[in-house]
Amino acid sequence: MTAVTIPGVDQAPTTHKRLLSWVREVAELTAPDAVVWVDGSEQEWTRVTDKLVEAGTFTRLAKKPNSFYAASDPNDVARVEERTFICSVDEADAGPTNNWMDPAEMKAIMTELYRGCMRGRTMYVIPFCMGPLNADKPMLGVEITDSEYVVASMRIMTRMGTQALERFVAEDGTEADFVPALHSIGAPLEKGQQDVAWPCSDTKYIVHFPEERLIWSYGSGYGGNALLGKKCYSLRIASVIGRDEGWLAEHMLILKLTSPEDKVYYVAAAFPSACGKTNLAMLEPTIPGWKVETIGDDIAWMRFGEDGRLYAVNPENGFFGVAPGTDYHTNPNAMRTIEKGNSLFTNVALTDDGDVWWEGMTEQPPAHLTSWKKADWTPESTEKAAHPNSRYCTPIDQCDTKAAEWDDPNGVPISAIFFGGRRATTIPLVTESRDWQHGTFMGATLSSETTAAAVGAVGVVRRDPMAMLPFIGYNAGDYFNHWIETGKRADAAKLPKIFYVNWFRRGDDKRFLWPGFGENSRVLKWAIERIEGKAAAQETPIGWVPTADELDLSGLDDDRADIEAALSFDADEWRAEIPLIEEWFDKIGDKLPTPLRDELEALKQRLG
Ligand code: GTP
Ligand code: SPV
Ligand code: MN
Repeated sequence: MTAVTIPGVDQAPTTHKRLLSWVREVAELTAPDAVVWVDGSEQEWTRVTDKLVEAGTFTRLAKKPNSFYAASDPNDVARVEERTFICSVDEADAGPTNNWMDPAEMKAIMTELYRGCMRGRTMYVIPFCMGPLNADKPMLGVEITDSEYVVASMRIMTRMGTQALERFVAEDGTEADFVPALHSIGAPLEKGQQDVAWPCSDTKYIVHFPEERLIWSYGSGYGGNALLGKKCYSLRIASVIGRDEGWLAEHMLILKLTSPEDKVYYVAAAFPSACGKTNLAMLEPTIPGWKVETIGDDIAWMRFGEDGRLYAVNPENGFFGVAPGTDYHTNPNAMRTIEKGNSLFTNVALTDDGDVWWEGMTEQPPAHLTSWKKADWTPESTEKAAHPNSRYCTPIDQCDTKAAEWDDPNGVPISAIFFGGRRATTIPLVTESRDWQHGTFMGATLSSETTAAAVGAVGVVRRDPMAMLPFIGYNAGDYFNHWIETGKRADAAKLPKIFYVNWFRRGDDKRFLWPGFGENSRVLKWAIERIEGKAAAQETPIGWVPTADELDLSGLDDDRADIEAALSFDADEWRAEIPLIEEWFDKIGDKLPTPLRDELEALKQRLG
């Protein structure tokens, strides 16, 4: 190895040999001007955010303490699923739902992209921990990045800096395992070259090497493409670790529900991106006596406890929430959380007095705004002021409804799992599965209309199994099998009960049939009372569905016919759904577990 002098590279605050040699290797390849070991301190936050303000990336908000606004490059606004790869050694291990390339071939391409890619920039080394720091085996990672925006965002979204680095070497000198995650925006600066506010590259790669537990990302500075602790580590890589070690890494919120009798239940729910996880996690029940507290809004890691129940941990430290549609009526808790400051806002609109705004925040939009495209905006403008995938990034710790257990390394025992999607037709408001295997079938055949959370067409129905289509780090057939096998590892009575929900069914005039948001507490209540054996339901070919009389609708003045339509099971719509499920299962191919094929045959029989 040639000894290149890069300021900071040897000022490592650790003795961890594998980390030290990886950092030096990356610095020599990418050739930054300097290396900074991120400590997570207040002073560092000030330094990094000041630098982002000076660069024009951040605008300090006058109206929210310690908060900043950023507008990305218009071509860097969402996850890029077409550019996301699972580079397993054997192509069959990536399966039919992932992009795949031979790992050596991918490494050769990306090594050339990374060569010199940090010239003129600072390389930051961010040690981080997904999940509580005091876990028996903390889940460590290190992100190397040349983006200050990533450094600031990672400070909110993860437990990072010195507190994480302390877990890398034990007192007896044992060196902990960690996931290396290399990120570059792919925009080197030549001497004297003027930087832009949001540097990125037209060439983008979001790549996972599952056997090596390694992540390489290039070209994007946005969200799930760049904050590598989130989707890349906590879902794609963690799902592979979970397969190997016997646990589940899922795209699920976690909430704590307390009944009027003070009974506590924990619920996990998987909905595709921009389909309601954050809103359900922070819900304010409209039914008296019920309380919801928040544990996580996007990711759940679920392991069996010694008592045979499934316990969930939220690996994240912050919320990276969809801004449009968030207001004091739909999600007052999110509004109160961001009001406290210490937050980042990306691709929302900026008000003239230094605050943020997005579609849905107020009934009357301000008379003048600066749009996410940095253009003048007035209510007459035909374009949206905020991008549909604009986001707030805010710490969980300052959420008033956070549950005391949110940071508990043991997690919380899950009583119910909800799968849900965005479907204008066919899928009733709520359906209870017959058992774990049938619930797995519901998850495996989950469908939803695409949203702005990923680049591509919006509103197209696609299968999104367990809301994990873009996040399963291995073969989807093997993943379904892992779910089936998970159900065999505990007594049926101890397993969570699985439900399928749809807040998004529409009437003939296209309006939503169900009021949603806080009213979803009525569905939570019904599900819990089913678990307690107290609520009634009708058996249908697709599972147990309540009538309008069997749901608590007290105080709800919505049109009863709408609610009945939202709850209805329509055999013709379901018969039309069968060929779509068959096509999906054919795509999964030989690895589709037989029990799921059996479930489909049984459903066809019941539909007649
Ligand atoms: P990601 O962060 O992308 O994973 O999204 P998410 O699943 O957390 O979705 P989120 O809660 O942010 O909601 C996305 C959009 O759906 C927002 O515009 C919400 O206003 C809307 N939404 C959420 N819940 C409901 C509901 O019950 N009914 C209706 N009609 N819309 C909802
Ligand atoms: C999602 O798309 O599911 C998100 C946002 O939660 S991102 O971090 O970009 O993945
Ligand atoms: Mn998500």
